[in-house]
Amino acid sequence: MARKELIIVKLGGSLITYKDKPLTINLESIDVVSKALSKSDKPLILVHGGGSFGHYFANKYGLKTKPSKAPAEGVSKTRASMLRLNLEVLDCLNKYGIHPYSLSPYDFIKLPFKTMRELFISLIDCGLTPVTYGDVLLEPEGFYVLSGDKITKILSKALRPIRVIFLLSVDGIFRDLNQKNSLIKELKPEDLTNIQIKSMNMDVTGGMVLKLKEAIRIAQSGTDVMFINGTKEDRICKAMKGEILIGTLIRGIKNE
Ligand code: IP8
Repeated sequence: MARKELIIVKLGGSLITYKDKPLTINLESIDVVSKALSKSDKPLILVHGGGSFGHYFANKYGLKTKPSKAPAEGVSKTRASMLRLNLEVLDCLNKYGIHPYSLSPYDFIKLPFKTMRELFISLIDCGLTPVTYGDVLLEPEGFYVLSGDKITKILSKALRPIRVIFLLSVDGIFRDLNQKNSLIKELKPEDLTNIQIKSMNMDVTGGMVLKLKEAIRIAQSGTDVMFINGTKEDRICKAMKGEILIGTLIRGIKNE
């Protein structure tokens, strides 16, 4: 694999599901994303969120991002819903010849970075596209929800892609979500305090606020981060080539 070309794409839960309708998938969006990604020849890793699948059950049964004694029924249903959503995503990616290879974060999250890198690169070298997702994991203190955004950050640190693209259901990061003309073209880490961000209260992992924090950490490790509307094929295609038609950029901080 031409390592320098690697791109990690995070498919937001609000993009691939209808967040206000429990357990409802947005097949149209997944189709648009899959079609756009199939047009790129760059090596790719995909991560997807929980939307109205994982978050619906995590919220219902009180699962948290910190390990806790969560009810077995809730753990089981949350995990099963993520697997169901993952299968839908895989089906669509397969339809466009992307050859997805599904990995639970369990398969790699505790590996040393070198081993993690080798695993993902071996899969890519076999012509596959690794696909992973936010999940419910077990620690000695109990179960916890690991968000796709956190996984994206961990993978970025281990694999050092040329860029990370967060695909959203909106055009990018807005200074004020109620003002359509407040889209931020380039976001600097220090701007974070000046932005009013509305998170869906269903999101147990912290919604847009956490996403931005993880994105800034990715940029601080040297990788460019883009926020792009995942319902617009042309914007996804451009972003894969490193260009932004409409969206938000956080420039990777390069240390000499
Ligand atoms: O939507 C959450 O992943 P996210 C996954 O990326 C679960 O925060 C299980 C709710």
